[in-house]
Amino acid sequence: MQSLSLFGSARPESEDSTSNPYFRELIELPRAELHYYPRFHDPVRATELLATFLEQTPWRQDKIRIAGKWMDVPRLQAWFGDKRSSYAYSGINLDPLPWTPQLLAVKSETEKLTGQKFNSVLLNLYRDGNDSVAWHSDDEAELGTDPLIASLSYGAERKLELRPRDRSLGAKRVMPLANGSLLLMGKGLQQHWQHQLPKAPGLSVPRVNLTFRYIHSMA
Ligand SMILES: O=C(O)CCC(=O)C(=O)O
Ligand SMILES: [Mn+2]
Repeated sequence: MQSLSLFGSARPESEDSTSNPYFRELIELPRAELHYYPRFHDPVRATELLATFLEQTPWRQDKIRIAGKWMDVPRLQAWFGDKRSSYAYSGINLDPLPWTPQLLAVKSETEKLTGQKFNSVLLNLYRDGNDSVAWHSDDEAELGTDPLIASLSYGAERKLELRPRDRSLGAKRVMPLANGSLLLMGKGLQQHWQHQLPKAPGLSVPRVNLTFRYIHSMA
């Protein structure tokens, strides 16, 4: 089993996943630490937070340059964080918006669980099943060599796919991410694995994803 030292302040694993926010599942992946907390938020709170994020976020349509052409990314985004945590993501420069009370509350709960500090969060809005994120690793220099990234899901359940960079490490994995869940992407994951959120044909319900990150100042 992988070392759990990154997750030092989490409470002991419990058999009860129905209401315990600290219940976690270890996802067995070669060379990577990945934990899933299906009930980090209870469904009522998760749905309230979803409504707040949908209504109060200044969503932006960012563009990405692919083969010399500027295209809309297939989702809306917003970036919040401490003043000095600006971030370049696939050629998009994101200056952080100031923290909202709701984001600060979720950040503090996530920090308590992980024992790690975060100074920024990327919000993704997948308006429906046509929105997606392509295969990538979150391995930008600003994130440091082996980042811990906390990924929270609100709204429609969507499937995150993971594949090893070295195909001999195994097949693609598919992880449904539930409303109110937390996926903790730990040691080795960005280095050895890629992830994507494919389109979900026919889905008309939105999903909001938060990824808490720690941005190291590049100055
Ligand atoms: O929406 C998700 O679950 C994944 C988002 C993601 O991988 C990212 O923003 O880097
Ligand atoms: Mn990612």
